[in-house]
Amino acid sequence: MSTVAERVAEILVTARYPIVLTGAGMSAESGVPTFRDAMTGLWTRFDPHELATPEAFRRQPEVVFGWYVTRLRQVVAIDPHPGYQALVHLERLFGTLPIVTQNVDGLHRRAGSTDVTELHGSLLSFRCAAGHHAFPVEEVLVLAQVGGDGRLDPPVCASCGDLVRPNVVWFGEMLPEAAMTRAALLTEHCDVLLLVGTSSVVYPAAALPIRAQALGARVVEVNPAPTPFTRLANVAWQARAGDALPELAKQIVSMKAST
Ligand code: BV8
Repeated sequence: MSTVAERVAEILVTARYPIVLTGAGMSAESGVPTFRDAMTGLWTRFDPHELATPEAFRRQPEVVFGWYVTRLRQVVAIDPHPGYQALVHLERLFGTLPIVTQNVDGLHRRAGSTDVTELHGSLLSFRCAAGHHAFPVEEVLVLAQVGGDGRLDPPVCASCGDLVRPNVVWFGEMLPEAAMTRAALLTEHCDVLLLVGTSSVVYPAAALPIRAQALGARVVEVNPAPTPFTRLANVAWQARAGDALPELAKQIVSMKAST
């Protein structure tokens, strides 16, 4: 009886064009809290789905901006876990492994993946709200928190006087057209989609695996907990990304060595 790692390895080794779609669970083992995890400090009384909105930024810019700078400082201080390295290893083994991510932490690129589509923008990039004038992330990192509770007044753009915000996609905002076009193309072209660490509830990202499967692709879900997609998955691998992905890479290497 083959293990789930062997079954998934078999699917990937025989795939013509595998792609990966990741969510916040991909970064959990690097210490980046998922959207489901309880928030800490000042933000314990907020729901991230409410904070990650243009309305919240308009209403309480110092709370929202402080939340993102706190997350930015967390992310620049951590390293991608072995699950990220496993995806880089598979990209080198296959020659290509496009990654579409909902995450804004930049960890796939930091690990060495070269084909990464960031559906929801990046925490590592800032701009002004109206004019989209870039604001250097180095200048954000040296801003001092006002008070100990994490609030931080956003800087004002020198070009147009508007408030500086993170270059992420908030709820109620359109996804970047280029990213969405690339993600749709990859979804339509792939024959295997590895769905890692996402609760599959945020749209339009959550529609991508459904579309891939409707076009004949097989979808393998890697998640320690069930999601709305689990019952649809061709293979539901109930595991953490940091455990499953290195095991998967190991299985694929040994399969390729024996052929
Ligand atoms: C839009 C950036 C047009 C900011 C984020 C239908 C169609 C279109 C839109 C909608 C629709 N229905 C509703 C909407 C509106 C909304 C939406 O989807 N709402 C949800 C809540 C129902 N979508 C939008 O607003 C999008 N814009 O469509 O514009 C429009 C607008 C309005 C109305 C209609 C159309 C914009 C969505 C993007 C929002 N920005 N991020 C920031 O990061 O601060 S989304 C944010 O939340 C994350 O990026 C992420 O995508 C999402 C959280 O999802 P996950 O990544 O899955 O993370 P989560 O914490 O939920 O789950 C973690 C999973 O990991 C769990 O399953 C857990 O079991 C697992 N896990 C834990 N540990 C591990 C693990 N897995 C593996 N290993 C582990 N160790």
